[in-house]
Amino acid sequence: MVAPEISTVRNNWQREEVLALFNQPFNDLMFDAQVMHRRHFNPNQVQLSTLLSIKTGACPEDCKYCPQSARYDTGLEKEKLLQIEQVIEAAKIAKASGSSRFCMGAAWRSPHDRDIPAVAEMIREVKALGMETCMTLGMLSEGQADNLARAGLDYYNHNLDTSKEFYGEVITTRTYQDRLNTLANVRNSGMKVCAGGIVGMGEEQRDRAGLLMELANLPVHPESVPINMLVKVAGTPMADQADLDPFEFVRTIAVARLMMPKSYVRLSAGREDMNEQMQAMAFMAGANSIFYCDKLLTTPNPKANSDMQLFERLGIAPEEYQVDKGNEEQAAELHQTIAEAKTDAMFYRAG
Ligand code: SAM
Ligand code: DTB
Ligand code: SF4
Repeated sequence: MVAPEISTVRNNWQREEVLALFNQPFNDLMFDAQVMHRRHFNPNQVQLSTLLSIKTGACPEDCKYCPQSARYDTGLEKEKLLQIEQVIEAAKIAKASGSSRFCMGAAWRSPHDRDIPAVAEMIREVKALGMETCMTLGMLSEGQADNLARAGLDYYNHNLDTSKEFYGEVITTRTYQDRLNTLANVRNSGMKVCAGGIVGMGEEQRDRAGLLMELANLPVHPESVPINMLVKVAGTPMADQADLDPFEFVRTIAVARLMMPKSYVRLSAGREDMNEQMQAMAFMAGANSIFYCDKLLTTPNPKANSDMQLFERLGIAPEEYQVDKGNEEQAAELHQTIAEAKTDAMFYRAG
């Protein structure tokens, strides 16, 4: 049974309590997380967000996991800020595939003020398609956060990445406090906060607990909490990192669900290396959002059709998708995607 003290939203978690959640027998933790999930969400709905890299590579930061840092030779082709038409085109495809949120990411330490008008136009155009918008552009000043909020940006993603203690092993070019300051600027601007981290970087369980504790002890919980499994990219210092136990990954999702009961917990990067059973277990643990469509920022993600097949087999529906009234063409495209997925699923089962 879910203990009454963990059924409410709290912002005063202690590390030992979090570790105690992690170290329950697996079935007890899964049960508690699923009960908590059902208190606040429809357990058979998952929100779909699609990513687009609007400015790729040549980043001055030294994040040891990241293929886009200029310091590591990952063979990535760098690109300037995309043109507005390219962004609209990608957003239309995402919407037609059934995605409800379009997330635009840039390999910047922080945006220059001169970049803001161009990204503001991207926000307005994507919103005009009837999608929610999210951006991740690095650190934001108060003024920049206000400008993005004024342009209509719904969510800003900025991850804490790991615990305060392990952080120095991963990034040296910006501090943990810098990240907390950006999150405060985003929160104060009125935008919704998307903040999470990465596991499988060689951190200890204490660090996974520490990451969740920092997120859950923010004055207001992030509305969206992406839990990324490290994507090991050749050329980065983390390319040969040992695999994290899949059950420990699922435990991390379950503990996030218990600590931030009303937040969307996103099963984020790393799904390409997870089997369907593991993903299903993450949904049971309370994950209710994914990155959808075949690319993350620079690395592959499962194909939209295979995700739809998995949803079909699990009886999961994408969270309500607002098709603009009167836009029959868009509705037809979406139905076509879902129909194709169903057909493929039948072949898959037969095979
Ligand atoms: N440059 C901006 C920043 O760092 O805030 C925005 C883009 S950055 C790629 C967004 C996030 O992607 C990072 O904070 C990190 O959590 C995640 N990420 C990057 N590379 C990853 C990898 N190889 N595996 C898992 N997550 C990764
Ligand atoms: C987040 O937490 N994960 C996404 C998004 N926010 C921007 C990024 C994952 C990137 C994985 C490596 C890549 O594709 O470059
Ligand atoms: Fe740059 Fe962001 Fe990658 Fe760090 S995570 S190297 S800031 S793109």
